[in-house]
Amino acid sequence: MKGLEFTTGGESHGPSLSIIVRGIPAGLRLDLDRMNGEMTRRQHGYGRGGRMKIEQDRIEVTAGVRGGETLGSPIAMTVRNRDWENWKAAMDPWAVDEKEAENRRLVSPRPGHADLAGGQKYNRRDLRDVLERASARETAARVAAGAVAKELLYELGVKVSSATLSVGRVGDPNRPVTAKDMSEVDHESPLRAIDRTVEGAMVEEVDRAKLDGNTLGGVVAVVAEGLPVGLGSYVHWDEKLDGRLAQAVMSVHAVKAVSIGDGVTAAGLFGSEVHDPIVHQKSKGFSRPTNRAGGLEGGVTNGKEVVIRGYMKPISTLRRGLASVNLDTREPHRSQWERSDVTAIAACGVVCEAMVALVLASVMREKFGGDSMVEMKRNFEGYRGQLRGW
Ligand code: EPS
Repeated sequence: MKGLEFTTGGESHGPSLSIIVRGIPAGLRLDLDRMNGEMTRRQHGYGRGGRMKIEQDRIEVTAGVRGGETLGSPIAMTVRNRDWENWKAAMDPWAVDEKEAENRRLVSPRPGHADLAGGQKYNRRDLRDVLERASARETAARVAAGAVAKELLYELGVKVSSATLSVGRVGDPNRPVTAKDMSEVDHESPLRAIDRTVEGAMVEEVDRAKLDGNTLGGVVAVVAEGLPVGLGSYVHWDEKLDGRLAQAVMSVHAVKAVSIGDGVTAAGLFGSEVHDPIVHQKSKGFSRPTNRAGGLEGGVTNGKEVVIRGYMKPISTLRRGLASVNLDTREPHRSQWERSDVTAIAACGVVCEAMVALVLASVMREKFGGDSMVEMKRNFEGYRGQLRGW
């Protein structure tokens, strides 16, 4: 059984972002307000640049839904770029004004960005052709796709949430993380910090970086609760769920490392300090009092919360610039600055949540199949009944 598939299209300053999600069964009721709530959450966060004051991301569904219920056909969505109005002359799909295009050309590539390698690969001398698609604006499309995946997961009793563990040097990236911590995160707070006592210091860290013309990364955690035992597989390398989640989170812009559970700290400890003991109670069956494995053993869910961390590098567009080369003269030149964020760590958590939700919804579809929600839920319930026999 195929799971969920999605694809996105769209340039950062083009007319809109397009999203197609394939594999959602018929008969899932979608809550558009809740889905748009995800879009709003991604736009929040201290340290964002001026663009977020222009955009008001809203999902427009154009296919696959009737009367608020999915039809089993591909779900097509659009998110408009309001900034397009300011970029038409340079970004029009058919008629580009040469002077405007020249004004918007990126002459000195940014170290850490896709600019140079992307230009060489696709043979685009105007690096705007690269940066427009490489831009993290695309994460709005991922959150729209993830919002659909989350609707399916809600229906199956699964919840995915996230928080910021650290920004630059402030916060503790290795602190234990549970779903309860996530439920206490204030999504309106400046950085969606898991520990409110350090949020003020995080804000100051962002202010310092901004004054310095610099940028910051950080670490986010994503937690999924309500998953049954047995998603993923230990028998094929590409079906191991930890590997699939890592790929999904690593694909988020500026994420350079991913860990599952206490993966990073565990590498420096003894086995006796790391592995979660197994206990059995007549009333509850098998369980583990700790969750250092982050809910995954052998690439398979074990019934505990799945805990993933994403490590985001500092954004590669710095107001102070970085050592680079002018593509026209081949002389040393500071990398160009254009309006950007100091940090997007608060948004990164929401985007990682979306990617995790998409993978989890996909493995649920692979395991429980069904063309309709009724059929899928029946299969899911049958499996849960089987597990109760253990
Ligand atoms: C981004 C640069 C900025 C960010 C953008 C990602 O855009 P602009 O160049 O238009 O100011 O605001 O993020 C978004 C637009 C968004 O929706 O998150 C980049 O270069 O990656």
